Amino acid sequence: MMINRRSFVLFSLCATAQQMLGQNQGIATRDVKAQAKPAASGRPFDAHFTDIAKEAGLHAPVIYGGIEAKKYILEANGCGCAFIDYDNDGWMDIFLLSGTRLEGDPPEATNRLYKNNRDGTFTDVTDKAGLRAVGWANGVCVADYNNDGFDDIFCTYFGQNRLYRNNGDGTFTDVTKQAGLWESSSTRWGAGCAFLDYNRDGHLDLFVSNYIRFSFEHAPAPGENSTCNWKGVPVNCGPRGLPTGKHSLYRNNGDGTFTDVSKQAGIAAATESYGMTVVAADFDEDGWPDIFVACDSTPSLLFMNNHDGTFREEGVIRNDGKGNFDEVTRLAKVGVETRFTSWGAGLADLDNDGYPDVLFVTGSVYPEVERKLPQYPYKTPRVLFRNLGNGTFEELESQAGEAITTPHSSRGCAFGDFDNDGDMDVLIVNMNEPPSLLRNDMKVRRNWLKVKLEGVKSNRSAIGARVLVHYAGKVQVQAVVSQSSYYSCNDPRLHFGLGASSVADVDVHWPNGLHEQYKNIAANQLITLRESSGIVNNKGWKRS
Ligand SMILES: [Ca+2]
Ligand SMILES: [Ca+2]
Ligand SMILES: [Ca+2]
Ligand SMILES: [Ca+2]
Repeated sequence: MMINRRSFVLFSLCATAQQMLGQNQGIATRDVKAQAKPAASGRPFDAHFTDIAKEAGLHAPVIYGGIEAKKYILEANGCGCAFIDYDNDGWMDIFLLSGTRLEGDPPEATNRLYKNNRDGTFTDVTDKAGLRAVGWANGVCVADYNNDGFDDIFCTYFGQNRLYRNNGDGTFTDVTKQAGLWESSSTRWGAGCAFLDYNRDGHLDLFVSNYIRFSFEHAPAPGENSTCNWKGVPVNCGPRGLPTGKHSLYRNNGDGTFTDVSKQAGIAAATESYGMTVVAADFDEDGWPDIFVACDSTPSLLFMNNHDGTFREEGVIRNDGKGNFDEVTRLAKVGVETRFTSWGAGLADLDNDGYPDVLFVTGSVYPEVERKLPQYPYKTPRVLFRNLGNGTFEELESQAGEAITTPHSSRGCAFGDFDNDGDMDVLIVNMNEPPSLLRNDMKVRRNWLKVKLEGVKSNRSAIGARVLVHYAGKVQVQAVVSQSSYYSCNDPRLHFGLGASSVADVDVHWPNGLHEQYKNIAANQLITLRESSGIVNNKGWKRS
């Protein structure tokens, strides 16, 4: 396998911060020994985050299971969120998943779509868009599966997953049944999902990971056995001791329908894992997309594409603290923080200095524990590591803003630029609270470039494309993906901080193999590149 250590650490980080903590005991354990903290660099950090969710109109709580205690693991893991420009006006809208409660559905329990009003506020358009839905939702992935120019939404659930086709007029239609994605299994727990074009026919296929097979009848009660205790406190059981999920690959037939090809593609053979977030990208750079599944308590999975419609599983990324991964974590000085249970994560250049930083969100799965053990709170802060540009990272707390240090029990998070001002903002799911929207206010303006891709021969969303940006003797690489972080989907416009460079060269490797180069692109703008045509007008947002 050609994955080098560096790319390995990068995609693992993007998949889920849980990997970074080397947790081998499931999300319930935080016994990894922290690395000693180096002395502070004393360098100023020019990004500053303020949680503006309330002012922006994101009032509704994300309902997810019990508030004071969680009887089942079903209530504990929470859900993801997405930046999606559903109306193609050039401004990122927000899609938030939701769970419900064991005792019945509260009126607030629904997925929600918020339209960006382009003035720092959002309007809840859930009902108008036809997206009101109640259930235990988990993951979301966004892409234009039918190549009509409007991004569609797939959500995973405990129970039946859902595919929503964007009708292009502000409404969506639930097309799960007609698309052939209806699978009535009452114990299936859909977890991560990703669109990818694994057979390179220009039509996006769909991978879905499953977490555990769960049923209320068979689930043990808190405290019932050794997997249902945490430091002596009876808690919800699992995932250990519960039956593993199996994963699914659906081939897009190009006519709005999908066929389950899990068996013939070699996906169904991997049965011993608790699958979570899915990231599909070309990890060995052979031009064919591969699939990474971040798993909980079991080795993560890496399905490498054989170019003939099948995959071979090469993952066996053991979180045993002995592999390269942990070694790199420590070399990068990211191992100083092991206090929290970590969920959504991303590598994004938050201060536009040309070096991508790391931000992840945290939160315990056991709200009942802190009443007996106050040293293990349910709500914990966000964690931000700024990239010092020398291969090491430095943890920042209040220097990055109060929104970083304020504790929540968070799960999914998505990175994007909701106010189109050239810096990365962050959307975060908080359990049984309204979400957070972290607006980034830069103290010093530095250069940046955004790249949006429009496939023609390749799938319209250009999922699977790889973009290299060259500036000041350095290079950054990003891939277009439909899910990363924890069960979430980022702004599809790739964002590159350029530091002091006012120009950059851009290399695009399109999903179907075309390689295009653009020289001397001016900084501080979004460029939309259409496959084989070059730079075209941005939808909605003017070039600056
Ligand atoms: Ca929009
Ligand atoms: Ca579409
Ligand atoms: Ca395909
Ligand atoms: Ca911004």
